[in-house]
Amino acid sequence: MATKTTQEDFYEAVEAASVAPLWRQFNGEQPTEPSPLPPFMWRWSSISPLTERAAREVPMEDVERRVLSLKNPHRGVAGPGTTKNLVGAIQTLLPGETAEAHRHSGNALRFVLEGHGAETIVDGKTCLMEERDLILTPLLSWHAHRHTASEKIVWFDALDIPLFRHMNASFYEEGPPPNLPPQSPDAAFLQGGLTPVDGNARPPYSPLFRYPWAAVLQALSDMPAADDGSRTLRYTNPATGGPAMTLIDCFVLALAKDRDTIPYRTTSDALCVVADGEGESQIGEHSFTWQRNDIFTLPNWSWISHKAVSGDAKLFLVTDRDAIDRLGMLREETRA
Ligand code: GTQ
Ligand code: FE2
Repeated sequence: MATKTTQEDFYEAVEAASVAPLWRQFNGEQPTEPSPLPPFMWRWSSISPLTERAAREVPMEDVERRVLSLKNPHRGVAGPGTTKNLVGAIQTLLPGETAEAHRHSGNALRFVLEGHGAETIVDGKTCLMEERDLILTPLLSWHAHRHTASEKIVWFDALDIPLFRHMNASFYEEGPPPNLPPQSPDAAFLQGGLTPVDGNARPPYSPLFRYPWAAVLQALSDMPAADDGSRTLRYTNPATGGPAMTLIDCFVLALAKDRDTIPYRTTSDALCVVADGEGESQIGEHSFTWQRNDIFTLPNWSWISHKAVSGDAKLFLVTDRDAIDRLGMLREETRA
């Protein structure tokens, strides 16, 4: 039997003591490229029939929320999220149905894909859900959904629960909610530069819970285009100018037909919902064509460029960008 060298003996002793020599670990750190989590797309043509079946085959009595989560197959053992910190999902409600009130420590939002006329009740404020409206249900707000219109409604949910789980800081509580203090209605926050001082503690999220799509279209038409013809709007907290919620930062990107956007990469991740139109995106080595209601991921540190093939293309982006920025981890580059 060959005798161990002193060196082998040293490394075995190191390992047995649960320590690791830094000089044998990966060095010259930079984000892995291509991204260890490649982009992934859920096409509306495959998701839509599943919402039909869920509505027919899964009674609300059996489930708390009729939700199909977007489980990124590339995440594997990392967990059930859609990106590292965000999970997307598709929720369906039929006329006459209610999803009862609950609350949890993760922030959530809703973006209506199909149908209209449902309501989300957020800490007592009733938010109408029309097509393409954004509804916030921020962390620890009590929220219920109910639907009274005549057709089924389907919306996109996004939550930051993977990050809460990673931190082992995820809590959940069932309703009914306690009596809540009256809140200023959204309309009270819609006069530019004026914010009600209403005695409520100002939580770290937007006092507006509904961002109607009509307002987005108006704001887009009021703003100039960037050099590549695109227009970007951010959904902000009107009281601070910051992100709408602490860990979820949302944008709308309107694209100019037949023009590639300037490629960029960022250490934040995004979920992208096709709000309108048709186009294609180059994401690292991957290219995707897309149409209305398709949903795909924009992974961290991949070069990204979009191009509309129709005149009205708009992408709704859900990101962890502001959270990454406040952690001092945001780095972004554009390719001239
Ligand atoms: O509608 O309250 O997709 O609590 C996941 C968790 C939706 C909701 C989801 C939730 C909800
Ligand atoms: Fe919820």
